[in-house]
Amino acid sequence: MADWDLLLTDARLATMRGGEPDYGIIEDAALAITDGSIAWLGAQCNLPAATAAESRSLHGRWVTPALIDCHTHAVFGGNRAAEFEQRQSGVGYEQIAAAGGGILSTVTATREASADTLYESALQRLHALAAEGVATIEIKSGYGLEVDAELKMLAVARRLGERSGLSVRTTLLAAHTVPPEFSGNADAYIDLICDEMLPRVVEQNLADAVDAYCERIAFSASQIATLFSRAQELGLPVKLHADQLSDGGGAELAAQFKAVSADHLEYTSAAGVDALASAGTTAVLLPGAFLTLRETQVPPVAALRKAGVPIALATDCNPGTSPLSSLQTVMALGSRLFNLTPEECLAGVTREAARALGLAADRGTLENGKRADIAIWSFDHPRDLAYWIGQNRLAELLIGGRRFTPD
Ligand code: DI6
Ligand code: FE
Repeated sequence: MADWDLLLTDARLATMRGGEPDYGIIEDAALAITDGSIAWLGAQCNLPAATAAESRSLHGRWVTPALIDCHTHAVFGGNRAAEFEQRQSGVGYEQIAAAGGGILSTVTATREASADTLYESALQRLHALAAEGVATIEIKSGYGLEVDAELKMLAVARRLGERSGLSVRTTLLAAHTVPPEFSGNADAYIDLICDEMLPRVVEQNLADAVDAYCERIAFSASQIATLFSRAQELGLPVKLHADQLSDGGGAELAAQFKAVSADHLEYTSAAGVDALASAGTTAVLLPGAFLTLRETQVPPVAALRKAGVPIALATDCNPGTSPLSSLQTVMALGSRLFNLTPEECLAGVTREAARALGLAADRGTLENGKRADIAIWSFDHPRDLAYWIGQNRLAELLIGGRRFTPD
């Protein structure tokens, strides 16, 4: 029996290990994989005497951790392209919403869609992400807004995790918006989530975390505090859509509950940034939604950086504000719109994205013992990832040590 399943030689590694400068680069390197995990990596001149069942030269190609999309709404019915077209021709957002459009049109389409239809359409999006090097994706519910439809969305996300070949983490986002049945009675809807949805989701092991939308047009901090307390009682970590359109104290709320991540953060105050730093909460920035909404208030990147808050980047893939399933485009946008360095952009979709999902011990960097989720590239330098726009340089994706090819 060989010591290693696979040995990759003549590689250049951007390990992205925390606390190391310059992408954690190791030139003239080798990397060995056993049982789906990284068994050895380092300069090739230090390669121990060991046998490998298969050995391949990468001819100097770059290797990074596989990418992680840590915030998506990738399961949804229909799309809002016609609405987008109307808006581009001058029809107002509120006019569209009054005619049953906007987020509620996605709720209607998602409720009507069969689980198979939702599965097939989401699978296309997962394949698009994987074609650019993504091995792990988070998927939220939040377009069902009633018990059965929320469970259906989460079950589809779980099925994607079982069958697509990618790792999927699922999140209950029942508190995305107030459903029409509870219009004017958001408190009663929060009770429904706490008393019925959450227990069933836990019983069926359908979610890895609980999310909510803290905003004037969605739920108040005190409503979300009720929900988060219940989620934590049931053992689920929390995360929050915070301060996207206004400063609603979302970052402070996330910090109070030691959320794994606080997402969006365009309007987060200095006090909110400090709260995130002391809570150890990761900031997830979403340039696709920022761009689509033509937002002008940029998240407080300099303050987050100074306070030592880890910064992740994600697609926010959703039919309304971010119809985007390209994490490479997110890096290109994150650097230009939010002034992140190319290295911060790559860390944001690897190491920090893993942290945002509570998976840092297991993936997100190239290190011994971590999952062999590995992207192999044909670019000149890892900085190219944020530099080029719309040029996919992925050569190969290994998930758990095995070459990923969409079936
Ligand atoms: N923030 C967003 O930008 C999306 N959800 C959220 O909480 C919008 C979702 C949609 O319009 O469908
Ligand atoms: Fe979102």
